[in-house]
Amino acid sequence: MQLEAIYHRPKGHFAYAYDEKTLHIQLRVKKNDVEKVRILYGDPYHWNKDGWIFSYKEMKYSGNDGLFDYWFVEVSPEFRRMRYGFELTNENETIVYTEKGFYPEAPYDDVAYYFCFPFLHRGDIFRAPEWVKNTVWYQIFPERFANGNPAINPKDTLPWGSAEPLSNNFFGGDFEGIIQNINYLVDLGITGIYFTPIFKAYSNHKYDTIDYMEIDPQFGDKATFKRLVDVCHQHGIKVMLDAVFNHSGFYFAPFQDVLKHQEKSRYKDWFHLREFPVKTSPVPNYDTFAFTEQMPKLNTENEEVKKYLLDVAKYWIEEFDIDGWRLDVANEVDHAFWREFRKTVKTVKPDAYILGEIWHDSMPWLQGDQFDAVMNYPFTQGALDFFARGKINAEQFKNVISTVLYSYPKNVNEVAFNLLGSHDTPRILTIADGNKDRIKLLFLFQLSFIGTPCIYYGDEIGITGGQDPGCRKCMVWEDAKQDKELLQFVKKLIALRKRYPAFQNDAEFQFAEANKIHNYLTYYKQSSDETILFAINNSSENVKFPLSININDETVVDLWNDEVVELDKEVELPPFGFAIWKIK
Ligand code: ARE
Repeated sequence: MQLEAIYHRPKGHFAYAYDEKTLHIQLRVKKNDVEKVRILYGDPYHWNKDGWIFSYKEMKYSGNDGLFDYWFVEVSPEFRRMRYGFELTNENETIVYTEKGFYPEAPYDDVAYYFCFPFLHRGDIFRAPEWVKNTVWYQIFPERFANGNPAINPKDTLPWGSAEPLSNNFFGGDFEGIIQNINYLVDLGITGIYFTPIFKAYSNHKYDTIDYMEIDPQFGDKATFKRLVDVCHQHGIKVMLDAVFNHSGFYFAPFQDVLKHQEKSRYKDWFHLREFPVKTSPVPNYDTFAFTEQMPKLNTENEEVKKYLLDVAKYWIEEFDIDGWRLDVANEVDHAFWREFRKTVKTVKPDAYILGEIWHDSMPWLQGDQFDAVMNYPFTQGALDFFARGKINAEQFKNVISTVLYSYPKNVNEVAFNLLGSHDTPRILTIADGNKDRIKLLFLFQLSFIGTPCIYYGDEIGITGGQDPGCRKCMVWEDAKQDKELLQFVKKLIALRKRYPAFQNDAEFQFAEANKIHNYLTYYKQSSDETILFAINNSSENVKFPLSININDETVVDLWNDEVVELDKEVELPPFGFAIWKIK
């Protein structure tokens, strides 16, 4: 056995409390190296004259990420505490793996050898709001969704869609425009909107806040915003706002005060100033977002800043009943701040959703004390590389996605924010070089996967565009210019997702096959009483492959075409074709 590859560490994604009774335990071993694994576990205080008393339970093989196999088991220790180890067997040997190393037999003279899950505390369980699990998000960049009230257009507003989006042009999108088009969103089937920033700011993207307590006048006033939230709620749509707390905008009053009064400013500790006089060029001598002098970094360790920002977080929930916060540049703000943020937000609205913007591995923020989810860009990248770019093969795709899944607890994966694109990335249709078949498969995978999908406004009707600012074109409203076929396709997927529990999140996800030569893929979604099998051909060739599953005598329903079918042992899919079979 390859001992160096065997890995486990408690209190993280390898051992965590899934609910009040259940611990989830995961073990990593070298791929194809181990045939059977049993967990051996017991209560640390349970002894008799012969030594420590423990029992065995078989672990289940849950898949691999290309390099490693993962084994999984659920355990419910009677007194909510546990010491445990693993017994691994292959054709050559059986060994026992503990916190202190490897043994030929399970030691029972002392529990100190073993891994320790000290106590399952209710308060330590990662819990995202229940409603999030089955939400279908839609992201709106308010300047570009719809202009419903030209009277409040900002200066030099261009006619809707008349020019390419630039970093400094305006088309006058506003709240009234969103309210007027609410039926479009309801009809599409989405159940949550993530708005990029709406507070008073200088730029068209509003990430350079001037006043966190005011709505930007180009979008409307507070009364209109309240109306927007109410309209959304009446239609069963949750509202999430963008909190830009890592930095303020250049014209934020405290920063202007610093520029004016320098060392004497009462706000000098609100920022990370390196020296006086504070200057913006040739390079800023204060910390900023990236190297943008327009975005001075806030000192979130300062008590006044903390109070100010936490008041902001409370205000928009208490006064406007918003349902969630998306946190901009979340990983560059200190953890202590986010812990207080969570307490504050959950005190005023216990089921508010907290979504961090982090593009990388995010376990430190997802332990239950900070965020409910992060924007799942590792998922995005894998999905785009396989479906849109055709840059990796089906097996590599399976490995990327498995790596993401095995990096987090199950309750975290269930609410991951799975996006295909955003205001920060090129449009999916542009990445796929205009190949709509590829985009359809992307949507299919996203909308059938574990987690909560988010659609970037306009992707569903085939809007194109390159990197920011190209990806921020005006929404297209003329019927003739919308890709209706794509729209129907996405709508149908959302409807299926909502109709079948196994399609959405109340289900286990499992890859069945990922063929690296012909680039087809099969995977299951399994709920307590339903199993759906998905088959995708991500290639421009016809594929035929044997189905390695037992269907017994169950009736199989082709969910896409809504008909009962006979499944042959060999399946054939046309280029970029797919099938969705409910096999139980
Ligand atoms: C402008 C230009 C860009 C230029 C950027 C940086 O338009 O072309 O790259 O400046 O100098 C907002 C606006 C942007 C604007 C930016 C600065 O929306 O248009 O960009 O302000 O004025 C990293 C961060 C992540 C961040 C992205 C952009 O980790 O938090 O970069 N995203 C948020 C928002 C943005 C917003 C800001 C932050 C600032 O979503 O819209 O920008 O408030 C790898 C890295 C990641 C990196 C990612 C993308 O994965 O590891 O860390 O994300 O690439 O670059």
